Amino acid sequence: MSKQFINDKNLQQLAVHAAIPGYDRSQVAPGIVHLGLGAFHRAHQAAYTEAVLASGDLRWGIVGVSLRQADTRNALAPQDQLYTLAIRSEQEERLQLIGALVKSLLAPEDPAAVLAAMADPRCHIVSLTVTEKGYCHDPASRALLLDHPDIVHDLARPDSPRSALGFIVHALALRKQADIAPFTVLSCDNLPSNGDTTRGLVLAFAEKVDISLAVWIAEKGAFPNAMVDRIVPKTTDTDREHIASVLGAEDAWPVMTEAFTQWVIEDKFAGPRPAWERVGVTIVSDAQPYEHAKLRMLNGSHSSLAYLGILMGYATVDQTMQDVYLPQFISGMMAQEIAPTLSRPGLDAYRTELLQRFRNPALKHQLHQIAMDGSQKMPQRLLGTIRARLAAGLGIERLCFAVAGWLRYLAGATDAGAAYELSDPLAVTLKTAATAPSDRVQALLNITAVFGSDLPADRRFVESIGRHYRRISELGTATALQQLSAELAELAGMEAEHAR
Ligand code: CS2
Repeated sequence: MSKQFINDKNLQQLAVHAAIPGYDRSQVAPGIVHLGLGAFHRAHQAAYTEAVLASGDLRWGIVGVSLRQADTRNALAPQDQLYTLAIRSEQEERLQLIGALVKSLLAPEDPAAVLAAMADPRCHIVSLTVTEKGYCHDPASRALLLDHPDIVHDLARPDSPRSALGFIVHALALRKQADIAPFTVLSCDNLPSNGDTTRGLVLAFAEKVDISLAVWIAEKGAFPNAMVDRIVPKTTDTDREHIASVLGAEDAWPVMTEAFTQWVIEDKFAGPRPAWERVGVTIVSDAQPYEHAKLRMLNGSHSSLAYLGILMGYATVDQTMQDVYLPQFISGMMAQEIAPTLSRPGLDAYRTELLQRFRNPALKHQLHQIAMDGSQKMPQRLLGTIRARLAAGLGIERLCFAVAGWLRYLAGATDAGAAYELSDPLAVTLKTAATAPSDRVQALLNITAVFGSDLPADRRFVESIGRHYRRISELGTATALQQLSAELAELAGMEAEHAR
């Protein structure tokens, strides 16, 4: 018997098992083009936009674009672009079929179709989740890499770009030619000041194409900063089988997530936008306090748990939260070292909530998923916090322990000697430095794309990293962590004594 996939025709039957779109999908217009059709987008922005469509505003269908791989497009096309969102906690699982995607395109197969969708006057927003490395920039300085192969290609081939930046600039050029207002570019990646950063990169690219285009974009375009938050682990075949057994129909690519979701966007749009604020999005004049708090508290902790946890032999985030020392270490890092660098209100409650989210046993969030692309993540997740503390003359022990954990992780094996591959655009450089015959720490800290030139010149930073790196290498992560906890407890005791 051939498998039956979810589709528009069997939607009504599925309604007993899952919430289904309650609007006429055939009437939905393509108001948003989204670059980077991964699981995160489908669990986050698409879910909010689904609620807008359900409220009756049908202008905001999403044209999803995969920039490289055919797998998502191939999975979704035979099922009328429908997919299941599974919201999981320890106690329950809720299923919702999302209908917001009106089309999915594979950029390398038909770049002209992508450009046409972006140049369509009905499209008012181009959003992106292309991950940190998709911005083709230097992570430490955020400058456009003009020698990046995709950028070189895209500057030469306006009709068939490969990169998100190439598509955005060349599509904006088409709109300018046709006298259509620019779309708003809405970055949904975990970059610092993601809107401002994207704007800088788009303008740098546009200047190389045509200066009058760059001026037009600078004057008329909009690049709101946004903070996005929802934990979305990679879908596994077990998840697929489970969803099929519940629905009684196959879904080639369901998306798994947690109940928590947050999106804070700056009110800075070039044209119309969905009334996302009616469906739970926070629209603000300045997203930076939220974005800093999220990148430093959540993502900084995530990366720390990933590297230290992998070295210790753990596989998932919730497992690290069962360790004897890690939860206390992470909680202390957030409370003592990260929170004091932030201005968002309610940081104590935020920390408690984060620890709770990390404990969710239903997510099985793989540490290796979080560990990838560390070179692109470290600056905004941990190093910015370290810089802020150094500037204020404050301690950096836990933060440096986590960074030292990353450096140790880069050697490619756990404390027990189990080897793994590195997945990072700078993998070769990182691995070479991390396995150098001598002076590994120095070789690693000299990678300016990650550390800039200020941190390697800071004695306090270099000393702390070196000390923790040595201990982790010589004693193993667990013992090094245990020693650090004891030292910090003693220090806190002395400070309390002193204060009395
Ligand atoms: C994670 C994030 O993979 C990673 O690097 O830290 O994807 C994280 O789950 C999200 O930012 C949560 O909002």
